Amino acid sequence: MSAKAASDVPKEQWAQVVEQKGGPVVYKKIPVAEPGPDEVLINIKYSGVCHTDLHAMNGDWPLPVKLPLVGGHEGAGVVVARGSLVKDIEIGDYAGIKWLNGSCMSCVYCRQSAESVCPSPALSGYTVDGSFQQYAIGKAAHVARIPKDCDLAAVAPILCAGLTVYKALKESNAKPGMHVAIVGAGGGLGSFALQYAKAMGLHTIAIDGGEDKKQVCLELGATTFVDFATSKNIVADVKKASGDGLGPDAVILLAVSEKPFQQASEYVRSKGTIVCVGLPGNAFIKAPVFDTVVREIVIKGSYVGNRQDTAEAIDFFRRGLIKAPYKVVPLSTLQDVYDLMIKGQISGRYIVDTAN
Ligand code: 8ID
Ligand code: ZN
Ligand code: ZN
Repeated sequence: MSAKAASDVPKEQWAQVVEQKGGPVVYKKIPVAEPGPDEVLINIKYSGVCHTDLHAMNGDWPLPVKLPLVGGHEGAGVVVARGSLVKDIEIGDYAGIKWLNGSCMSCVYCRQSAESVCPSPALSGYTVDGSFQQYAIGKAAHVARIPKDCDLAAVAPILCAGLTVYKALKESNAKPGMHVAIVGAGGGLGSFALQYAKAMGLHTIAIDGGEDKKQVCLELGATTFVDFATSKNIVADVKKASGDGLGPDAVILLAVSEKPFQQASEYVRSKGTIVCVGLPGNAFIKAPVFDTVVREIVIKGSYVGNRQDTAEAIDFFRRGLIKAPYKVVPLSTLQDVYDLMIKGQISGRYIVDTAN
């Protein structure tokens, strides 16, 4: 079968480009790429802005980043072209660019559907260009399949924030009725974590700072809120919020600061699980060996999710169970979103509209 394309794909498009480490992003016209044999070209309509995009621009992590770079990995849109090997996606279908743009599909991890730990992945908005442009390329095997009845703006943040926290909650082994502490609960990933946890029948202890975040967290269904900025004793406050006072059964660490990664072992319940998800630069996890052993604490990492997790996370959304706050702004204002993110002033997710 030969390649297929819609008749109206332009040669040039608007994009936000990181030209040097530290930014700022530059709004400019760049060429539209052509999909390879196993790829699709998606006309991105909306793309969520994840804190990872800011880490990528600032070079926060010990992983080389492509330059110049088009960031973005929560891109939802319409398929406009496909390569000759692609048979299971049609022109006009809804699809999404997620963090894992592609993986080798043949290593031991890919064979077991643990593709997020594939040693040779393609990462959207990091090692390959992502979704802060009007037309983005994705490997057909990995692009998210989005049902036609989904709102493309609202579904965009599910492609990273929703997927990541849904997977992390599964990794936490928390069962319905248990208590989960969500650290960084008022941010992008956090607000989705509160919604997924609620849908999964869990009590949530939301931890973040400030009145705005408190209000958002309680509206999203948090059982209690603990303010890390004003609490005199976070460990005592979190334990108290866990019902019987023994501490939460699980802790999902989403904050972009090191401190909570050092504190979680103090308040997690014995036999509880700490799931590390947030990626503050140059940070370390700390836990006393004695307590970890005699209280049988589990500490683990969780990194996005596989294709099945993606389908399940989208299905929760499609059923109307996930309604986290978001604000749509023009793609041309992406740098303003980063400036707010740096100040910690974003509750929920900002989404850029690529039409302007
Ligand atoms: O697969 C993964 N592991 C994955 C996927 C996607 C994103 C990891 N991430 C990482 C990002 O790279 C980033 O490091 O998760 C982190 C959170 O991303 P985000 O939710 O997009 O960031 P945000 O919207 O800025 O939210 C961060 C929240 O943390 C709070 C802030 O107030 C904000 O609401 N926070 C901070 I900073 N310090 C805190 C503290 N000590 C805190 N909340 C509680 N206690
Ligand atoms: Zn992300
Ligand atoms: Zn692989």
